[in-house]
Amino acid sequence: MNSDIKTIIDNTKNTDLKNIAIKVQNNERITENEGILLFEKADLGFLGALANFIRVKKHGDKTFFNRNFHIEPTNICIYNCKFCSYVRKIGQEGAWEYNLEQILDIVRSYKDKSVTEVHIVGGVHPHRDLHYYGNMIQEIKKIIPEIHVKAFTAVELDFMIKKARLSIKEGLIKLKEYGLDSIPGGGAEIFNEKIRAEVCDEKSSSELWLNIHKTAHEVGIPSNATILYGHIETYTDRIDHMKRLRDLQDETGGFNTYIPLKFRKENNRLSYIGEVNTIEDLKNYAVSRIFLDNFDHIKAYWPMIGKATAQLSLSYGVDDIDGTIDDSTKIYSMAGAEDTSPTMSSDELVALIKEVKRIPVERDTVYNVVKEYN
Ligand code: V47
Ligand code: SF4
Repeated sequence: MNSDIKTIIDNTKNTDLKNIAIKVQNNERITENEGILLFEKADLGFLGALANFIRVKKHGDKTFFNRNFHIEPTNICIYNCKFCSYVRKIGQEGAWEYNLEQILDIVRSYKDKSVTEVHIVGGVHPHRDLHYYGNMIQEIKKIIPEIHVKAFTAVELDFMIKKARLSIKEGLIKLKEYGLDSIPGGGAEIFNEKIRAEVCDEKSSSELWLNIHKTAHEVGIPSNATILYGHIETYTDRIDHMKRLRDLQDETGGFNTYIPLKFRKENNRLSYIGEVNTIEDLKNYAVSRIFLDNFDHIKAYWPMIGKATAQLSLSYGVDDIDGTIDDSTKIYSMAGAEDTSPTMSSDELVALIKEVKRIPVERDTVYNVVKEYN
């Protein structure tokens, strides 16, 4: 149980931390230096109290989830990010690429399962272009017309739009016409250019990632944002990453949620680094909640961190634990995620949230309430 913010303010001796707590109580934005100070100096109790204060002010005890399923069309990718455990080249052992019929078969299997979203993310396949994927979206919507298609990281979009010889704006408008509803947050990794060059030097730049999301928001496509944390980045890099997102959100208001993704170490070229512990995960959620005052939602992606940490995170600023996910999200299972075949029914999700005395709320992708479980 977190202390309330007033008790924290009264009991904090460090003047800088006390001032941050007062700012949070007064609904004031914190600076980058204050964000770094939180990471470096604040204890977990302090962070939990501040983050929970904000979470409760925004959402009370409500905790959101959705009914979705994931499709990973291929793990064939032109890039070779050092943290990626699932990338393969054409013809290499372990490579897969579903053809359109196979993808549509997956969609058909969800036709009567009252899912509201399909999440589609995969490798950057050299031979598949915007029109291939656009047609795929159209075919998916013929099977489940009301489904929300959240698809393609900015890195996949960058490639497919260039391949179609369109500008970012033209490409996104075209995809919207095909039926793309929103963009997931992947591919952001870490924006600091030096660290990005160390861990994923080939993929789209930070500037391009931000520009694609900015343009998407401008043409009416909302999106999510992620960070890949817990590898070689510093606390300063995490705050720099969030500052760039906070600035863009001030400009467009188009981000739905922020999803910190913990680096998992199995089967990739950064394995030697190891993984951060649960304390670090909770700190990271809490500082994200405090720093990103203009993001409505902070999401814990439960297959990555496990169900218990996802439950704990609900006291550290998180208000969303993603969805039923029913599938085999190989990008995480191959990297050593807690849950190797991530699937939870909505009843299980509801029970998980209720166990920590929060109120489960099923949402759609853009946070319209589908059902509240009091
Ligand atoms: O960008 C790859 C990450 C991301 C590893 O928007 C890894 O709702 C940890 O886009 N350890 C793609 N992470 C996933 C993604 C996503 C996930 C959940 C929700 C949403 C959303 C979007 O997966 C990549 C990369 O950052 N990733 N390898 C790894 N070893
Ligand atoms: Fe390709 Fe994405 Fe893996 Fe990087 S993280 S190698 S872009 S699939």
